[in-house]
This record gives sequence, C-alpha cells and structure tokens, in this order.
Amino acid sequence: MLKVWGRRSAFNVQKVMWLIGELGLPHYHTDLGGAAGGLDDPAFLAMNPHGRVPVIDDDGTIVWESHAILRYLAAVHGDAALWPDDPAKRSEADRWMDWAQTSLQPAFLTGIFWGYYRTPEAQRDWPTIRQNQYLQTNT
Ligand SMILES: N[C@@H](CCC(=O)N[C@@H](CS)C(=O)NCC(=O)O)C(=O)O
Repeated sequence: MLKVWGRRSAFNVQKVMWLIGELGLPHYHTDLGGAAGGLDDPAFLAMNPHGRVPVIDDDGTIVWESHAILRYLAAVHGDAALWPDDPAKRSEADRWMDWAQTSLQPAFLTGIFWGYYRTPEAQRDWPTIRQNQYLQTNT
C-alpha cells in the first residue's frame, strides 16, 4: 500500500495529500516533522537524505520532493486529465508548478509570510518586503 510521511500542517505535504484524495488512493500516513520530529531518524534519512517531508513509498518506489511526488502519482495512478499524453498539454500544469516553487514561493515566504506576517512591525524590512511583492506580481 502507498505510504506517506509528513506532518499534515506542512503545505508541501498538503498538496500530496490533496492529490491522493483526488485519486482515491488507499494509503498509510505517518506524521513526521515539526513537533512530531523524526526527520533525522536514520531510516527516514535513508529514504530522503535531505531530511524533509513529504516522502512516499509506493510499493517500493520511494519518491521525495513534493512536485516530483505529484508528477509520479499522476503518471502512475492518474488518468489523462491529470497526466495527458500530449507533452504540450502536460506542460500547462508543469510550468505553473515550477513557477510556484521557484518564483512565487520564495518571494511569498521571504517577503510576505515571514517578512510581514511573522515579523513584529518594528522589525519589518520594508525594502525586502516590497521587492518580493514586486516579484510576485511581475513574474
Ligand atoms: N522542496 C521540498 C521542500 C521540502 C520541505 O522543506 N518540507 C518542509 C515542510 S513544508 C519540511 O520538511 N520542514 C521540516 C519540518 O517539517 O520539520 C518539497 O517541495 O518537497
């Protein structure tokens, strides 16, 4: 049976759990990371040397890195709606996934989430926040 490791509060885990739900895949879930700890457990590091969640084991195929997991699950368990045969069609989702991880996410985490919401007002670095707002709306 498909196994998934990762705390449900982690957004990179949530996208994987969402797809597993969409596909209706029976699975076994283990909470890992955050307060649950376990990321430096040798058995876990043997699966993902980076010590990060999510990780899946699909009947012996181990995959880490959330977008690699999404692509793997869509290719193996999805239908043409989630994994079209046409590479051009497939690239429509691919490009947004890569853009979200390489452009949107760093700017959002640095500028908006950590820089603004998680930093007390007096300590906010406004040039960095503004720069990352710009990156989000102009990339
Ligand atoms: N690029 C990786 C990022 C993995 C990552 O940094 N995961 C975070 C959770 S979102 C993590 O493991 N944090 C440590 C923890 O939860 O304790 C991916 O997309 O899977």
